[in-house]
Amino acid sequence: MGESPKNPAIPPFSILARVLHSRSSGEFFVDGGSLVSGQIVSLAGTVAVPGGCSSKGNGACGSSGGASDMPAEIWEKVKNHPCYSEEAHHYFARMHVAVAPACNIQCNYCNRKYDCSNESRPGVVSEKLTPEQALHKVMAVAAKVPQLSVLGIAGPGDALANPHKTFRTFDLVAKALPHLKLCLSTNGLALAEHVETIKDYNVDHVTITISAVDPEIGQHIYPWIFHDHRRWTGLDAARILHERQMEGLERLVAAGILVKINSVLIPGVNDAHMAEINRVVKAKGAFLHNIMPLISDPAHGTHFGLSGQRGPTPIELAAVQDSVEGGAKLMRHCRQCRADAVGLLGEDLGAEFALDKIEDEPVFDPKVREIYMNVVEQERADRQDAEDQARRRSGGTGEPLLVAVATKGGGRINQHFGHAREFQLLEVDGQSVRFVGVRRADNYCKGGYGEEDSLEAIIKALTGVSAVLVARIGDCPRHTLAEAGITVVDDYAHDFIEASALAWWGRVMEKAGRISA
Ligand code: CLF
Ligand code: SF4
Repeated sequence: MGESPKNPAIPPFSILARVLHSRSSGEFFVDGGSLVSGQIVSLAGTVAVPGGCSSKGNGACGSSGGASDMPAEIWEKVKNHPCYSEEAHHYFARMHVAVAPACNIQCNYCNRKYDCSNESRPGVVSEKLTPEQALHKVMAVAAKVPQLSVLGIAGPGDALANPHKTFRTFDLVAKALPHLKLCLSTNGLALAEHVETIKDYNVDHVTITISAVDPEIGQHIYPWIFHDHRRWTGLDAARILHERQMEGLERLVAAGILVKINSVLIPGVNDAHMAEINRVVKAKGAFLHNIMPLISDPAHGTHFGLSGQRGPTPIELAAVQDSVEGGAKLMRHCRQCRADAVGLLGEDLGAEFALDKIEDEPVFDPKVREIYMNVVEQERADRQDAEDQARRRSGGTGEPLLVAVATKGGGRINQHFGHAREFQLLEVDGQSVRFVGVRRADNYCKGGYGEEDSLEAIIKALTGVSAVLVARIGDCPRHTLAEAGITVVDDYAHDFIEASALAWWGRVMEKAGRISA
């Protein structure tokens, strides 16, 4: 595919310049039917401006982190990266290419049949790609998904245990699509010796998975590593891995590369240790700390799965996250995506971009991307204005309440309750709206009928929530939720999430007589 392709059939910019936003669907349409076929569209035939959370009808969202939270030069680096900014994940997509099959360590939560669980969820196997196939796939996605802003390499093994494939892929993609940010994830064992190369390739976001900073604990997570031409086990393996991770982290920070730390939370193994991990990585300059729940299932064939080690409940995860607040900034919107994930966080369009489904010579149109970027800028500004106005009207600050939101993107409440497979959780106190995480459960509506079992699971997932904000809901689930103490609110359908949460809080407090109208 070579250098950035040019399409002689692209219509003048003026034709593309009119973008229509449908408040009823939360989606954007580009006006100008003369667009090159398939150029703009998404999978549903529209340019969905999702809200980081959703896809194909699902929705979700993440950690804090907007322009006001950080220096301008850092915001420049993260503002379009869906993992490094919760705000960005409403609007921008990432894709992973599975070019890195080998690994140099063994984790007790990993079965090599599946993708690296440091950065993806086990249970699914990626389509392994050569760097050239990876470029082809990236071009195909960029041509259809204008939200695409990041290419990540996150397995299915370790990106830096496969350095030639990883860097060859980055080289090809950077030449063809220079607007994409490059990102990689690693266990850190082979990191230190690659920091210069990482910098040379303009990879400015690196994730290191660090689940222990004490080898005594690490030895219960990593049974062996392969280092310096030999296999190490037990305490020695954990000590070497720890030293190499710390050295890699320090070198990345010294090189000006943003570092995110992923830690797998394993109850009874490292839960009491998580605050120490957070403290150490903050002191060494990590930008973000993502505490992810262990996914453990005997069917995955992992050591932890087979030995009965359980993962944390959502409440346990939130409690550990809350306990480290004030240390390294937390990421709370991770979706534990696959090593070949494509789309907004929480959505996975990977199957629709399998090699045998993509066209031979996809064409990326930079003008479409430019239109999209302009739309996002406007949406961001409008959303902030709406939030500011709602804050001024809310009547003060007071008791924090937890609210769940059904969204399929764009930072709006735009999803039917029955279609939601995940809910964003926000804590609102009249002045601030804090994103606290994502709760998942199978969706309620199946083929036009409600599933009582799903509703029960959703109610369980929404433990502690006072209200759920949705675009629509049927009478039956509304009553069942009410009986469980969860108020259903559909008055803010298609409005911005934060402004609506503030308005709802004001209404509740006013009704309770805690603030005056
Ligand atoms: Fe991929 Fe990871 Fe880069 Fe993101 S994912 S390599 S930093 S572009 Fe993101 Fe997915 Fe969580 Fe990873 S939601 S698993 S944190
Ligand atoms: Fe598996 Fe990833 Fe651990 Fe390697 S680093 S053993 S691929 S989880």
